Amino acid sequence: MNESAAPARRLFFALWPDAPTRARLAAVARRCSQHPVAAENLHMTLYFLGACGAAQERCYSNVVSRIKFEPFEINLNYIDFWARPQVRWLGARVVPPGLTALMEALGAALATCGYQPDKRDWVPHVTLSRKDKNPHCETDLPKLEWDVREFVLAESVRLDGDLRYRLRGRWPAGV
Ligand code: 3AM
Repeated sequence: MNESAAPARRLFFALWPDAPTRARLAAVARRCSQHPVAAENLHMTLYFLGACGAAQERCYSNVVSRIKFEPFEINLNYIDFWARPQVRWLGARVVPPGLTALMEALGAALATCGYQPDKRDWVPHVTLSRKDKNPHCETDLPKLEWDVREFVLAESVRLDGDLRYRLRGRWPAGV
C-alpha cells in the first residue's frame, strides 16, 4: 500500500500512567462506576490530534522529539462530572508548573506541523467512566501522586466494538 492510501490513524498525545499508578487509578474508577474505563485505557490526554496521515504523524513525532522537559508530579485530588458527555473524571486542584510547561512546549512544537489546538480551555483530567448516569461518587480518594516521566503518542482503535489504545511513540523526561 502506498503511503497516501494508508488509512489515517486517530491520534493523541497523552500522559500514560506507570503500572502502580494505573492500578490505583483503576481502583478509584471501579469504586465510582459500574462501567469504568478499562484499566489499560486510563490516561491523561494532552492534545487530541484526530485523524492523521503518515506524513502528519511523522512531523508530529519529529518535532516533539526535540522537547526537553523535567519529570513532575501530579496530585490527582478530586473527582468531578461533566453532565453532557456523562463523563466522570479525576482532576488536580493545582496544575504543576512542569505540566503547564510541557503543554506549552508541545503546543508550540505541534503548531509547526500546522496543528491548531482546541479553543476550549484544557482541563487536565483522567476519564474514569463514560455514559455514567450517576453524577455522584462518594468515595475517599487515596493519595494519588502520579510521577510523570514521559509523554506518549497513542492511537485510538476499535477492536470488536471495544475502544483500545496503542502506543505509537514515547518520549522520556530529562533527555
Ligand atoms: O482523554 P479523554 O477520555 O478525556 O474523548 C476522547 C478522549 O478523551 C478525546 O480524546 C481522548 C482520546 O481519545 N476525543 C475524542 N474525539 C475528540 C475530538 N474530536 C476528542 N477530543 C477533542 N476533540
